[in-house]
Amino acid sequence: MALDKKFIDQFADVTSKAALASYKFVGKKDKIAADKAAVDSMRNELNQINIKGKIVIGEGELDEAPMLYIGEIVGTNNGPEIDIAVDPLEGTNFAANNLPGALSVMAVAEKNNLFNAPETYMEKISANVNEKGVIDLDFTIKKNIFNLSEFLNKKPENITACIMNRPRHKKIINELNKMGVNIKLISDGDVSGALLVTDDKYGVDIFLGTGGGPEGVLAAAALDTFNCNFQGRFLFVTDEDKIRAKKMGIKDLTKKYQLKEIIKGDTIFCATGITSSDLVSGIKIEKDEYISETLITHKSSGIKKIIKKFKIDRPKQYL
Ligand code: VTB
Repeated sequence: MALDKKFIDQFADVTSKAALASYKFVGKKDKIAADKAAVDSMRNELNQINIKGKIVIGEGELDEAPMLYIGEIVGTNNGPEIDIAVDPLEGTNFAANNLPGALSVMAVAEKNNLFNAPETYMEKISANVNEKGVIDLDFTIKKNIFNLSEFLNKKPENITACIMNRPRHKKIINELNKMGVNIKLISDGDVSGALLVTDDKYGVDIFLGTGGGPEGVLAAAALDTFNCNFQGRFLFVTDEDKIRAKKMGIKDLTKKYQLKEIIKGDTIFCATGITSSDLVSGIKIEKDEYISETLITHKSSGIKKIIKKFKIDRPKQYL
């Protein structure tokens, strides 16, 4: 069964309002307040939608997150059963410091079709390639770049790889550098990093590196509609991580997940800009109007577009 198209606009409204709520804290150097505003708003709005919704990726477990915790039931309880992954404020640093790239993100699927990703790191790779064997987490960097270079008919020096700027990526970055690959280093925000492979206009051919597991699932939901490739492998470092993973039903802790194992069936993905980035513009104020831009994807109808919302009603508590 597909997710009804009517939900696209409703969910885009949820991320738009969360973005607007968080926008109030842009540049205020307060990551927690910026996040809380987005979380509050998202929860409020989700609870008004006619769904039996369950948060499968959220702000953490009940003891650490009073709202949008993993397992929380949202919606009016009158409608289809759906699983929801949220990142109300992706890029808390960006919002707190008024830097480009803060987003409010959400992905939904029918019940049991979104991978319940533990809050741990994930090794990721994505590219706009839907043929098997071109890119793979198990290949060396060299092999991935050579294969991609052949596939795209571009020399390695004309390939651009996006990766987060982290000490843990030193080896990968050196390897790319040696091959003459252009590197687009991002400081945070690997949901949008992974999505930069979806369109030539972003000038990114491959996304690599280790970031948050939940962010990997969110990106995979959109990448599926764009027919791009994505693979992820969780990294469980502490014993606590490993115990939690087992509890969540993950048997093989070193498994490499293909996109289709992370995302099944129909999905809707929405990412609204809080501050502007390559992907979407941030919240804009024109006269008395708040304007938002949201990237939306809907797998079953093939919709993938950026929509603008004008005159978003700002919930009173965020005025
Ligand atoms: C990423 C990125 C986030 O955390 O998942 C990253 O998407 C991973 O954690 O925007 P480290 O910062 O520990 O590398 C963020 O940068 C912040 O939540």
